[in-house]
Amino acid sequence: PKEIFLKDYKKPDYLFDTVDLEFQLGDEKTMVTSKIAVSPGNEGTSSPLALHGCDLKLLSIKINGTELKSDKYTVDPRHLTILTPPAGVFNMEIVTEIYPQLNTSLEGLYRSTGNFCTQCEAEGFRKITYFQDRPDVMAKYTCRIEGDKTLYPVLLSNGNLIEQGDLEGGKHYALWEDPFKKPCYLFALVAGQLECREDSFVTCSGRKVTLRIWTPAQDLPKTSHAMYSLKEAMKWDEEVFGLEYDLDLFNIVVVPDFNMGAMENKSLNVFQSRLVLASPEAATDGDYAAILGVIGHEYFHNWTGNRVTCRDWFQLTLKEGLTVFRDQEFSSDLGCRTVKRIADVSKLRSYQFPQDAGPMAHPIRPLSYIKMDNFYTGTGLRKGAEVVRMYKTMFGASGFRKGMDLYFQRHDGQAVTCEDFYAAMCDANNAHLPNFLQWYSQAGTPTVKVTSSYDEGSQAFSLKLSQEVPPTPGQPMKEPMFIPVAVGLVDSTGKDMPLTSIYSDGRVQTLSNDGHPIFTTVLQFKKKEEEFIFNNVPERPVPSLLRGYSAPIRLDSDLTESDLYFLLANDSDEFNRWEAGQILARKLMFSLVADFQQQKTLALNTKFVDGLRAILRSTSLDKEFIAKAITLPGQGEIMDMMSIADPDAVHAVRTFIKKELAFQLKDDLLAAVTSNRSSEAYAFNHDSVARRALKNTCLAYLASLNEPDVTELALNEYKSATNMTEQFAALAALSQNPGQVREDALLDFYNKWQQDYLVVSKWFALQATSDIPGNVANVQKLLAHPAFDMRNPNKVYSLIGGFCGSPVSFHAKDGSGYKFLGEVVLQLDKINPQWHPAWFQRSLDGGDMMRPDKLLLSPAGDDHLSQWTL
Ligand code: B3K
Ligand code: ZN
Repeated sequence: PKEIFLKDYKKPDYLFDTVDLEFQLGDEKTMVTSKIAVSPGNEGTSSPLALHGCDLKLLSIKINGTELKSDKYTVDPRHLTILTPPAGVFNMEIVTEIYPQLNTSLEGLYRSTGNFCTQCEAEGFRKITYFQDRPDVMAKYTCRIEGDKTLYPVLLSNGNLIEQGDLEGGKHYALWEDPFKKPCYLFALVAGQLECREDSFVTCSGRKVTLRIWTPAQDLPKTSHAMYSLKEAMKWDEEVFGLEYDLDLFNIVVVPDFNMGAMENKSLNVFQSRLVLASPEAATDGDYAAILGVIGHEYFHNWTGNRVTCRDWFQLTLKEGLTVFRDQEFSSDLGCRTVKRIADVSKLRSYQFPQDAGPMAHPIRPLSYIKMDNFYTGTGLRKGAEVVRMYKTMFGASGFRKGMDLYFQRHDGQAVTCEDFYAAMCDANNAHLPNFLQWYSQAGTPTVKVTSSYDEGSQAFSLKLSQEVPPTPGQPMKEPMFIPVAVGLVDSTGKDMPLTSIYSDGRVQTLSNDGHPIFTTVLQFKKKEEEFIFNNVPERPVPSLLRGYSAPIRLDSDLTESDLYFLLANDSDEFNRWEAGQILARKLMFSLVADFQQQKTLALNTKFVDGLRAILRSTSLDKEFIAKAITLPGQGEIMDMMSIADPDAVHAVRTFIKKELAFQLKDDLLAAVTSNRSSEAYAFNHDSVARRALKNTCLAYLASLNEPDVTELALNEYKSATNMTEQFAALAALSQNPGQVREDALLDFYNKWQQDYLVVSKWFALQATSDIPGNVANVQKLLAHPAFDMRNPNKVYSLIGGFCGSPVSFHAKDGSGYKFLGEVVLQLDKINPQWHPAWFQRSLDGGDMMRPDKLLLSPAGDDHLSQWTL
């Protein structure tokens, strides 16, 4: 396979101005006619025109209406090359035949439960017709779809429906026109038996937009939360970014077989079922939150990705990092900001940090790729979102908005680069951020060391910062990066000190906000080492560092344990309160891991138990915050921080602490379960979600005791639950402990829900991630379960992805977990190679130290495998 390099980027020699597509959908074969108006991209170009193509049968090709002779072009399995295209503007017509019913890659045009559906990002359009399949070729499209009226009553594509009608032989057609220029990866077509929920949204300029969510008829009642989410997203983008929707119609289609979560095709988003369909009985709070976030995400792409797109696929983070950031902000504004931030940072740490520290480390903008699909990673997306967040941290909400406005003003309708975004942000704020662009080109998570000192005589408090970016594959030496470090100083009563002036880089800077005192400042740390001295500090403060997690780094500070307990109890920055607890928990876990390895008896220090008890008893803290604050760092996060990961030791220690906490806090945990029951009807709002989160977290702690009274309690919760959030949490609590109760509960749950494949997927995932002994064999057995289907990504993701994220069995010392995965990979690669990244990532994302380079996979010739196994 060919490796493609960022440094080799060249503008296309030919531009496509308009693209008129015609699909004749058939059961056996589909015919695609593509008429393209071509113009020279570079003055006087006469080079051959190379078009991408994959799995296509070429039927004919015409230039300016004349059939092209076979000596005027060449065809190979990946290209069609027109050897001497005419000079100037010309028309090209290509007819191809494709076989969607045989397409199990779920890329290009394929069938899902009888319906037709497309997925073109990143390079799937080439499976539909010969084309310059690259995002900097932007054209206006029309799409005419023709098919059997009974089999495919609904015919959808991008833009506006401008014509439809009946044809002979029981057929009908629809003609769609998209008035906006777009790259081919945003093209979409859907045809089949679908019904829609319809609603509308009136935009800020008073335009009425029709909103439709399409599903099989029986699922329509489950689309109300998705519709709510869409309308909230449309409103939010207007309010926060002044971005209005630009067409009169917005369609969402739900398909059960889909490689990713969803896809932002212009005005025709396609979603996998899990991220649209929800009812209180069958979906959890987590599902509701995911739907809100992903509906928002795809909608926000309309501006960040579609109106302004990427010049080439190396710039993926330009649209994905920015859009992930936007969906995080959207969910924060609709829920609880601190809790959302904690969730996002936890994911970054357990999904992205291990990747950045392992053989798959790559910059958010990779330097080369073989198969682009492998780069939809936690790094490009989640670290990319953190990089965008840093602009906001530096420039504030209004400065960030100015930067966004300038970005759209300059680049609407264009395919651009990460530098263009950086330039818009800096120019709009008259700023220059030295070393900031390093975030785009250097891989690896920087470590920042902080040492503090206080001088009573001069009332000066000093923070000395140093940074280290670790070597990563292909990048042995690193340059310093621009790191915004948000800092507050906490006095001995627990209050923030007003910050008056700071000395750094040879100059004094007065700190105030229009004459008002400020309590948090952002240090611009941009060299290898720098000292920042706060003046007029009346007593030794406890510094609250990296507030709100202002940069995606590892922080190594000289805060003492008692400083951390103090911050846990007092910090006004709630994120850092949680963080202080996590640092304490990590320290504790590391010391217990050492004890475990030396076969010492494990014991829990009382200060830690007391700290958590105080949080659990708090009546002023947000309940979901409490749930997060009493949850220990994940096993993956701890392993990621060890020089040699010891999964068994980490698991034993985490289990020990959990049980010990449950034992010592039993009364408080029981009280929290009891007092957070509710008989009200299910509602997805922050207060109810928070209440359930706390109750479920406490129940999980209690069940770990495996005592008859708590098992009884969990069984009752399971039986009396009226929503999936509580029912599933109780099932998960019960299934922690091997035995008959577990078996019965799992069977009961399956019998109840076997008709609902999304719930069955949860049931697979719960068993796959279990840490009960001998789970490899259990998962192997589940592969043969009648409800499992290797061709459905959701099920593969739940069972195999879940297993790879499991704390114990995947890493079984006898290698059976790795062997199992290796075997499944080889099977899956033949059906649908794109699944690899999805769940390879999940296992990495899940925080495990899986080393794909160490897995004994045969070096298959396939692009997908070889990207990571070479
Ligand atoms: N842009 C798509 C992801 C496409 C992945 C292609 N392998 C969805 C999203 O960003 O939400
Ligand atoms: Zn996206």
